[in-house]
Amino acid sequence: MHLSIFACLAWSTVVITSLVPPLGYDRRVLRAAFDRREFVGTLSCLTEAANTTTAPKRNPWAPLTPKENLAVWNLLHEAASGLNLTHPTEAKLTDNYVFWVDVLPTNKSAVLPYLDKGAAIPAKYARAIIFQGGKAKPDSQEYMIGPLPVSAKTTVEKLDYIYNGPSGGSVPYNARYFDAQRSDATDPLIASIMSNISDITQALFQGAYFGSRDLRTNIALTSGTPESFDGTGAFRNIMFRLRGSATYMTPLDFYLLIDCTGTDASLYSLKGFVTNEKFFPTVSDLRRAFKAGELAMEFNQTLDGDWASPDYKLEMGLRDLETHLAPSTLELGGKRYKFDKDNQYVEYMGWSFYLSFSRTLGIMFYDIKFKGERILYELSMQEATAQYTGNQPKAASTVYHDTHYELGTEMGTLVEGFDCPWGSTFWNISYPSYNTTQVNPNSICIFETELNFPLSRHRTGFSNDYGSSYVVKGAALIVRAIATVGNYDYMFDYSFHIDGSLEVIVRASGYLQASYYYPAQGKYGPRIQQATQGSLHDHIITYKADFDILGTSNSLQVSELKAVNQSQPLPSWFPELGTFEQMEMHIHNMKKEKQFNYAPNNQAMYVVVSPNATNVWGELRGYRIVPGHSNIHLSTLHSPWSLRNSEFAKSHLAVTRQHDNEPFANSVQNVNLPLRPQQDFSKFFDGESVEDEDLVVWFNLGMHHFTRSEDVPLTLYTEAYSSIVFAPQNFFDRAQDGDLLNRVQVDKGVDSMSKTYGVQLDTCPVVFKERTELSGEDSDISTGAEV
Ligand SMILES: *[C@@H]1O[C@H](CO)[C@@H](O)[C@H](O)[C@H]1NC(C)=O
Ligand SMILES: *[C@@H]1O[C@H](CO)[C@@H](O)[C@H](O)[C@H]1NC(C)=O
Ligand SMILES: *[C@@H]1O[C@H](CO)[C@@H](O)[C@H](O)[C@H]1NC(C)=O
Ligand SMILES: *[C@@H]1O[C@H](CO)[C@@H](O)[C@H](O)[C@H]1NC(C)=O
Ligand SMILES: *[C@@H]1O[C@H](CO)[C@@H](O)[C@H](O)[C@H]1NC(C)=O
Ligand SMILES: *[C@@H]1O[C@H](CO)[C@@H](O)[C@H](O)[C@H]1NC(C)=O
Ligand SMILES: *[C@@H]1O[C@H](CO)[C@@H](O)[C@H](O)[C@H]1NC(C)=O
Ligand SMILES: *[C@@H]1O[C@H](CO)[C@@H](O)[C@H](O)[C@H]1NC(C)=O
Ligand SMILES: *[C@@H]1O[C@H](CO)[C@@H](O)[C@H](O)[C@H]1NC(C)=O
Ligand SMILES: [Cu+2]
Repeated sequence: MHLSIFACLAWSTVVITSLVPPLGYDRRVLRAAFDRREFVGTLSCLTEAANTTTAPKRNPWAPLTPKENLAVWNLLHEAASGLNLTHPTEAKLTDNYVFWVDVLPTNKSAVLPYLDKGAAIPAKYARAIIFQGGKAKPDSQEYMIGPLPVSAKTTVEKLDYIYNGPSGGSVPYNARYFDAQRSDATDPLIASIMSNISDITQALFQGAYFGSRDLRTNIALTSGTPESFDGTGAFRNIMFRLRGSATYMTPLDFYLLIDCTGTDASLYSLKGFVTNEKFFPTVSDLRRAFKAGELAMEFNQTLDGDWASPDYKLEMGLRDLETHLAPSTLELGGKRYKFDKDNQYVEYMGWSFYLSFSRTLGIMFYDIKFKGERILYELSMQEATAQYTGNQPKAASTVYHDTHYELGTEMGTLVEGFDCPWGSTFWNISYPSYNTTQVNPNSICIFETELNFPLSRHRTGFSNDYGSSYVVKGAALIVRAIATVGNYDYMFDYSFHIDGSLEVIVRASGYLQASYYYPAQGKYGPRIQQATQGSLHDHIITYKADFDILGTSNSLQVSELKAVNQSQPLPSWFPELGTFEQMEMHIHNMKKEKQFNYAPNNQAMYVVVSPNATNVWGELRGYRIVPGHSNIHLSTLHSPWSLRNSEFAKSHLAVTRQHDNEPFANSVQNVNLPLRPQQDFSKFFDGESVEDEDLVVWFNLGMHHFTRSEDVPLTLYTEAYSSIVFAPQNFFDRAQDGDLLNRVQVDKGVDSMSKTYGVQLDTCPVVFKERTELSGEDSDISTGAEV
């Protein structure tokens, strides 16, 4: 038994040692060896597919099918729609064209009767954002299209009800997404300005910009959001960088601010330049300073960006034993979860849930149940905000909302064995792209992992040599996706623990959006290269947790710990002390909708309870919101760049009444409307009671990104992460581990023995062979073994 497991675990070590020559790494040799690697037969503990099951109900949150999308696309583009659409690839600013199409969230009021009362599946609707540059007053208008499939009953109507801003689903042209059309429209002005000063930029940093398609151009430009405050005007705060794959890390001390209001590009204009921390409103002001010798780069940006390339760095040397494969998570006992791929439905150790996907929000979870009882109706990421700061105009003005960039569509292919364990289940994601459906293969992974610590354990007895140790193995099912939105790679984990707790984790890796280094200003981050500063910023990731603890009627119970001076009943137990300080718990329900923060020193517990459901001990059954790592909110609450369109990022937690017209914390084009938001999250808090009601808890994870030289080349997931746990709180009558067979009881004493429950390490059948010319050795491994 031990031999077989050893063989099962040893194969990779064998492969690696035979692949890697002890000295003189040559990446091509390594690559070729990897390519020749071939396993004959299957290592079933790695590749055995999970068994299938059938979802109890057809998924009512499913994304659009390719057929549905095609029919919606064609309907919108028919002359009869009256939308007067041009195909996006041919569209100009003054045309009407589709930005994107996605599924409209299904109303909860329609889904619950379907899930719980046998009603028909709710009608499916699509939503489409259409840029209407061809209108007298150009805007972006969102539409809802349904019911689907497209039939005579299908209508195209304005989609206003999910927004609480002044004009519903309409976004002023100046605030709409800055797509290729808008970007192209600004390029002639930028090229004209920059080519007039190419002698200056050449002298300052050996770079010049003559237009995005001009071959003489050797620098890149970037501008962040917001590009408008309220939709009445539009601007770009442009920063220049060196080109190349590490462009994020090689910024230049040169900024160009332009006005680009409206659809007539001939009216766009220069607002000014910033360099050497000074503002120059015109070309001649800049030139005067240049001629006077007042402009110079204090530090030269590295022309060779290899230091920022994320590849293997031979010059860093080799660590002892690092030629061996690192430990790996393997589902040795076979897969312990089942799924219904068509319905995106998963069952695991008492858990069951459905997945959905949105092109903006990415993966979403619905109808999360444990042991048959609903815990959450919905759990979904709502927004990934990043706000920068700096003594240069780009960083000082940048706030990103990554759903604006369709974060979901940036969830890309995962690398087996590295992003997710070998043998994980991989699912595709897909989303509409014009009249077709784009597939990102293997972009969701599902795997069960050991926790690397036991779920529970205790040693009884009076010495280590006598008594018993009771240990239960820890395990969890993780659903993971990684969205690469420009420079950052956000990893989203949803971890379903076997005790009924659920952990949500987000991590950030990828490139910093670095700043040029200004030595006088340690205030905005450290120097991380000769001319590069790690630009300080906040990441706030907002989530929606629509709890339904045993039904929709819930309350948010707050248990505050208070230190109080107490006296004991007379006669006093401790007469010498008199009254003395103890803590006690003050319990109340949150009365009204509210945005709030965790109590100082975490001296309050928040539990979503079912107000009339008690466990066998008479305690209210609930789930606790347990703060985890780095639970933060946005540092600035009054910045003009995020004034009223980022309210969801400004508290740790919030609780609202569930409403079908409040499905999202944010809108995907809100980022350009800080002063006149399309969706103002703070308006959700209009005094409604949250006692004995259908509650939604909104929570923020995130990081204050205190940048460091170890963010070079890429930010590390070990440090840049944030988490939260939802854990049963008197939901059950006892801990949910008594029914687990993955446990051991080790009795020590005269007759030492171990009690197991039929689940052991030797359940991994090992059948594999390795091509001998690769290993070059005829070890027992190559003959394989089977148990
Ligand atoms: C349709 O849009 C085009 C621009 O794409 C515009 O020139 C034309 O006037 C529009 N037609 C109507 C009827 O609005
Ligand atoms: C660039 O220089 C040309 C010729 O001097 C001038 O006509 C033009 O207005 C300048 N453009 C800008 C944006 O300053
Ligand atoms: C930057 O480069 C210029 C031109 O190559 C050179 O003259 C200057 O000394 C350099 N500055 C620094 C601080 O290295
Ligand atoms: C999958 O189902 C088959 C047939 O019912 C069963 O023999 C096998 O043990 C199951 N495997 C797992 C991992 O549950
Ligand atoms: C993922 O998409 C690819 C095509 O891109 C297809 O071949 C494959 O079967 C899909 N995988 C799953 C699990 O649906
Ligand atoms: C999709 O649109 C393109 C033109 O943009 C057309 O050539 C193609 O046939 C369309 N595909 C379908 C399935 O209708
Ligand atoms: C308890 O009493 C002591 C002594 O009077 C006082 O210093 C302390 O602040 C009191 N604690 C609380 C929680 O009121
Ligand atoms: C809970 O009990 C209260 C008081 O008896 C009642 O008003 C309320 O409707 C009950 N709620 C539920 C969800 O049953
Ligand atoms: C969903 O509910 C909202 C608010 O009640 C309503 O306006 C809207 O029409 C509903 N959507 C669908 C698709 O029925
Ligand atoms: Cu960061």
